[in-house]
Amino acid sequence: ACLEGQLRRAIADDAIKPVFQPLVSVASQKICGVEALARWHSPTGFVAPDVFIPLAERSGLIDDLGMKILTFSIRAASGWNELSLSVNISPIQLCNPNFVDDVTDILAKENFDPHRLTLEITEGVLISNPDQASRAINALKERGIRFALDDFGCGFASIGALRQFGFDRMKLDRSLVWGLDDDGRGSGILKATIALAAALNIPVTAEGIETETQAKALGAAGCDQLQGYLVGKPMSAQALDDLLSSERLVA
Ligand code: G
Ligand code: G
Ligand code: MN
Ligand code: NA
Repeated sequence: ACLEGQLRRAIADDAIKPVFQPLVSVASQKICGVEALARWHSPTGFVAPDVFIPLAERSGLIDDLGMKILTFSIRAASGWNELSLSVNISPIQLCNPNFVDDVTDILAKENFDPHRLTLEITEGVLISNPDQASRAINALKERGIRFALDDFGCGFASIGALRQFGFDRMKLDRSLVWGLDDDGRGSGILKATIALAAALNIPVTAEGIETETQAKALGAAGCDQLQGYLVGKPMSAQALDDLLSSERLVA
């Protein structure tokens, strides 16, 4: 069957599930949150989200898929009391007129504190559909939900969008983080970007942290959260449970 048919089937069968990548606080060196990342092990093998998310967007399946990912993520995170939950949202979802009500309903039904939920969006939607995006963001922020600007520094990184849309957090794209390793220019851009966020009072998560050197440098530069293979790979809910228990033992 074609991939779109398989995807439709996988969504209906709840075969696409989130895994969870830890977000670590620089101050406490402990896990303070998780980012949910969708995973699909199809009958014919693993399909990457870079493939099935755009396909779901093109074929009208993203609203369904997105709500399922959100629901599964909230259920898993219910047990992780003190942790924040970040979920990636497609621009198409954000511009769906039902989105605000759907998210509100899921939170109420699952009895999940809206303040624990952060929705991650990339800036494309802010350029293509600023009015609709801003209405949805404002309505959800009024209900306590937070917003993070994802992949900052990799695309057209509109600086104005950070403030105009009231983002609560910036996620520094890993291409910027890795720029630290090459010449002085990469690290200059990185530091200027973090300074910009600081000037706007917006906390920064550094993505793609793979080495101790990167972790130290990004913490020293003012990022309050680190994310990446060094501090934790995306893992099953069960694996995260185990990690949290062992963290409590050493604490
Ligand atoms: O997890 P991974 O690095 O393979 O993710 C690749 C891309 O897919 C990232 O840009 C990530 O934001 C996106 N992605 C992963 N899960 C979801 C999801 O549940 N919804 C949306 N819209 N994007 C996702
Ligand atoms: O676009 P977004 O930031 O949502 O994408 C997150 C993606 O980054 C996920 O696919 C996740 O698997 C990937 N990722 C997370 N940490 C690292 C890392 O340290 N190195 C690399 N190469 N990818 C990472
Ligand atoms: Mn993300
Ligand atoms: Na990113």
